[in-house]
Amino acid sequence: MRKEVVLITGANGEIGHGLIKELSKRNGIQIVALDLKPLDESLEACCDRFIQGDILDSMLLGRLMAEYDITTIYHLASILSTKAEYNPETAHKINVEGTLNLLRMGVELSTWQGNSVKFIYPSSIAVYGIPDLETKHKESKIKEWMWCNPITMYGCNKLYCENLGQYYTQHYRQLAKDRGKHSIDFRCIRFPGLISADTIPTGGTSDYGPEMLHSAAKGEPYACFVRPDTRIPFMAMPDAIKSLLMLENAGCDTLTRSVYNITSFAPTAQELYEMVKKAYPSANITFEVNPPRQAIIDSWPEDCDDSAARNDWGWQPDYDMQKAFNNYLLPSIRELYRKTD
Ligand code: AKB
Repeated sequence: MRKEVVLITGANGEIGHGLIKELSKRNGIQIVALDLKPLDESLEACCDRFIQGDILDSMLLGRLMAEYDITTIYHLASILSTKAEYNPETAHKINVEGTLNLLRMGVELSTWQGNSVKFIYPSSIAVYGIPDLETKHKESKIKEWMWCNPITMYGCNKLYCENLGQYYTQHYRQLAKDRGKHSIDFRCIRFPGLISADTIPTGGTSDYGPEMLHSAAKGEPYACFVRPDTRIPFMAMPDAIKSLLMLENAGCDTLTRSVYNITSFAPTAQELYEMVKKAYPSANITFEVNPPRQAIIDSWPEDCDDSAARNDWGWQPDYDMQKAFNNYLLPSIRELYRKTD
C-alpha cells in the first residue's frame, strides 16, 4: 500500500517553516519535505521524511512518484526578487523549470491516482508592474487582472507560472487522443511582503520590513533601503499560512478563479519604523535609499483588492498591524533572541 503524503518543496524557507509546523499538528497528515539545504532541526520531528535534493532533478521527482500517493503539492521553492536580479537566468531555471517539473509530476500523479492532485502555489505582488508613482497612488487597491506587467525576473516567473498552472489544470495536451481524465487542481495566492517572527527572509525586496524589526531586536543598526513614504502591503506569517490552508481546503465549486490576491495591512516604511521604534526606542534605523531596489518596490501596488478571496473562500486576516506586532511579532521575537543570546 502506497502511503498518502503531502509534498512540500522549499521546506526550509520562511513559508515552509510555518506551514510544516502547522500541518504537522493536523491528524493523519504525513509530510514529505524537499529542500536543497539540510532541514532545519526544528522541523525534523514534524516531517515523515526529508529529502535533500533539487526540484530540477527529474530522477528524484520520478522516485518520489513511484514511492508515494501525493495528494497535495505545496510548491514553495523559489528565488526571490532581489536575488533573482543578480542571476536572472539561474532564477528562471529554478522558478520556471522547477515549477514545470512539479506541474508535470502533479498531472502524472493525478492520472495514476485517478484523483486531481492539489497544487498550491504561492505567487506574489511582484507580478504587478505599476508604471509610475502617480498611478500607484491612484490605483491604491489593485485587482488580480490589473497592471500585470512585472519589471523583475521573479515577477515575470511568478506570472508565467500562474498561467502554466492554469494551463496544466485545464488544457494540458488538449489535442491528444489519450488525454487523461484527471489533471491537477491548481490554486494560487499572490502574497504581499511577509513578516515572520521565526525567520529572516533572504533575497527579497520587501525584506526591509522584517529586516528593520529583526535588526532592532538584535540591537544591530539598520539602513532601510526605501524612502519613508514607500507603501506596499505586508502580512504576518500566521495569516499567510492560514490562507494557504484555507485555499487548499476550499470546495472546488466555491472557487471562481485560480489566482487570488490577499492582503491585511499596508504601512509606509515610516509607519513600520515608528512601530519598531515604539518597541525598541534605542533602535538605530536610518533611511539610505537604494534606487534600483526602490524602483522595484515603487512598481508594486500600495495594496490589493482581496474581495474575490473573501467572497469565494471566506478569507479574512487575523492580524492588523497593531495586533501583528503586539500579539505575534514582538513576543515571539523577544523569545527568539533571548534563546540565542
Ligand atoms: C520579494 O520581496 O521578492 C518577496 C515577494 C514580495 O514576493 N517577499
